[in-house]
Amino acid sequence: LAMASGTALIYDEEMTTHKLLWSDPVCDIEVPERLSSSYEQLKRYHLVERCVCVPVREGSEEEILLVHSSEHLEVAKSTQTMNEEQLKRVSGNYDAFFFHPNTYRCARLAVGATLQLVDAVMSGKVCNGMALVRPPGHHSQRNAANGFCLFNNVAIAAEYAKVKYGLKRILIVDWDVHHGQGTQYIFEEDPSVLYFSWHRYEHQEFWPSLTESDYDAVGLGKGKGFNINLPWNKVGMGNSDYLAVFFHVLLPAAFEFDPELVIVSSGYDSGIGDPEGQMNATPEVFAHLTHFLMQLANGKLCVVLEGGYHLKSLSESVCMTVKTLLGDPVPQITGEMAPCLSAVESIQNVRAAHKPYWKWLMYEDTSFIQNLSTKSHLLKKADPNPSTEHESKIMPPIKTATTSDSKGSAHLLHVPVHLVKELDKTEIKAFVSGFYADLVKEDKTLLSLGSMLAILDKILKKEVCNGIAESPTAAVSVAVALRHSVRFGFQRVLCVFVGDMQIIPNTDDGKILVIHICEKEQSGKTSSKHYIPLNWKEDAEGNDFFSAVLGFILPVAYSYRPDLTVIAIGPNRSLGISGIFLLFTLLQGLAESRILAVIEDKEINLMQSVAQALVGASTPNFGTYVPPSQEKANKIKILRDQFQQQWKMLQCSVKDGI
Ligand code: Q9C
Ligand code: ZN
Repeated sequence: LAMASGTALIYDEEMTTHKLLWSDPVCDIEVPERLSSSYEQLKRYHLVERCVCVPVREGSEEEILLVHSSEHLEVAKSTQTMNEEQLKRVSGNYDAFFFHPNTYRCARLAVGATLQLVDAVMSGKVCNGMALVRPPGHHSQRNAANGFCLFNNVAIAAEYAKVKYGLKRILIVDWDVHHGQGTQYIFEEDPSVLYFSWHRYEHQEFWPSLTESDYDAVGLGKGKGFNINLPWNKVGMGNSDYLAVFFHVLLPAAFEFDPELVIVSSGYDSGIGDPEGQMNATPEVFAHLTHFLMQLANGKLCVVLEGGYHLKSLSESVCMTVKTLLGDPVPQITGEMAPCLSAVESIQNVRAAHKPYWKWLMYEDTSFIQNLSTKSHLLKKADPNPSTEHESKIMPPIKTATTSDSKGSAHLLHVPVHLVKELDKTEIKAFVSGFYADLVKEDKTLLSLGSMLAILDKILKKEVCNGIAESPTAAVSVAVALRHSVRFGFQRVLCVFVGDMQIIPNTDDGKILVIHICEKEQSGKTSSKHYIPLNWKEDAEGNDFFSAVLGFILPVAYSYRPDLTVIAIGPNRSLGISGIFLLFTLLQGLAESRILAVIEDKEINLMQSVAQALVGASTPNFGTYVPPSQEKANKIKILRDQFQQQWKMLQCSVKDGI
């Protein structure tokens, strides 16, 4: 069975005809240029031509009625023939909405565009896609327009996917800066739709100022646990705050929920420069958020535009999202990586509120939590002069190099053997002499070093994005690779070692961070601040490594911000293939997706799996999600406590005096 590939893009100029006809300072930011400028920017980056362009259609009345009342539909329909004065009067019945004579038509196109996207993804025509629509949808309720939204595009899409494709689990991720209260109301009793929203809240000061937008609104009845609200109680939240929420709240819940389809309520008013959101997250962060969500539901991801009112920030962020959907390398995130105290408080509160409903939170100790919402120190201010002028970092599509043949993927770029031979034995000897001379006496070691260096050079010269080197002596290959990378000028190299590996001490301490995943405690390495032992033996039942990757490895890695990641698999690995796949997949968010894999094990399944992870195949190679045992949860907690001062993305509670 061939895997779905390709990215759908759905846009129709007609949706720019919906516009405000009178003066209204509340609504005047929702302009047609939001759509046209995003599309223009996609064209400028040559992204439109790389997508499968799917036409829009009108959503049918029946489809709209999946979510809305017939009264609401009739009111909307009746506005088509109204004059300006009548339109103004009807608009006044709602909180922040305006009607234009073509609004009803546009709203039906917005619904239809979203359903076309769901159909394209669910039929396997494409793997994922984005719909650029107006008016947006997530504030719209069964019987009311609200907050620039007439019909709830995403909610209708979720109901449609349930009915048409029989889906039992759909995840909606609402990264718009406003609470999609409309979507929450529609699904709050529904356990088949997990709704996640983060939103500017400021202790209920910010619109729509509802108590039910707070972290304690977890869903109702059978839907308890399937509504996750992360309120931002300060403005100025940035990349690290958003990523911390993904690591410590959304992603563990999402992997445990195991959705069959992911729909994003994709508002970019949570991006830097937006007048509504007042947040600081840069366009690159949306590439990371998208990359993470692409790992769920076998890659079936539908991104649907909601808000976003700073035209430059909006269009750059849309481009970052579409580029990532297309499989391009994920750009690096700049700036210090540490969540602010207010964000950590919110994370802690929502984890505590959801503890009864999720296995991944089962062993969390929340007994110490007092009333945190009264705390308000360590305020972060929104940047008054946000710089959104920087160009997007456009990178070539992912290419993978390997020296070994027949590793199961046609996407791999094979490094020709003559290239390996170009690196003469004497040359390699000279290169490693002085530091590893005694280790490279053997011929086969020299040959494998030659191939490894050929691949590493291609990565360093950006001819490929990542590569796999087979090595009979992984420890030696890695030591040489690290030395070479640091000499090349890399400031930070992240090394993840899996299995028993004699770690050869290097003199470039500080430029290398080692995370060593092995079954038994290794002796004598703990002195270095840049050596982290993670004693972990994967559960036999399934993949319980999620909790370690999301709760520890990724936060450390994002705190470190490497320019290269080296993952070495040695003998006696304590992780199964699914755990290793997870590691490779999620670490691709770092170092502009530059990864060197060094594999000692010749097992074909392992090689294939690593190759698939590196070319971005979203086959479900993770295995089934297994929540951590009490012992494993404690282990992660201890590691977190030990390292969170140094690696601040680990912070998810304020107990230990941050
Ligand atoms: N005093 C979306 O981003 N603001 N909608 C109302 C009333 C409305 C935002 C302020 C903001 C709506 C899709
Ligand atoms: Zn919004």
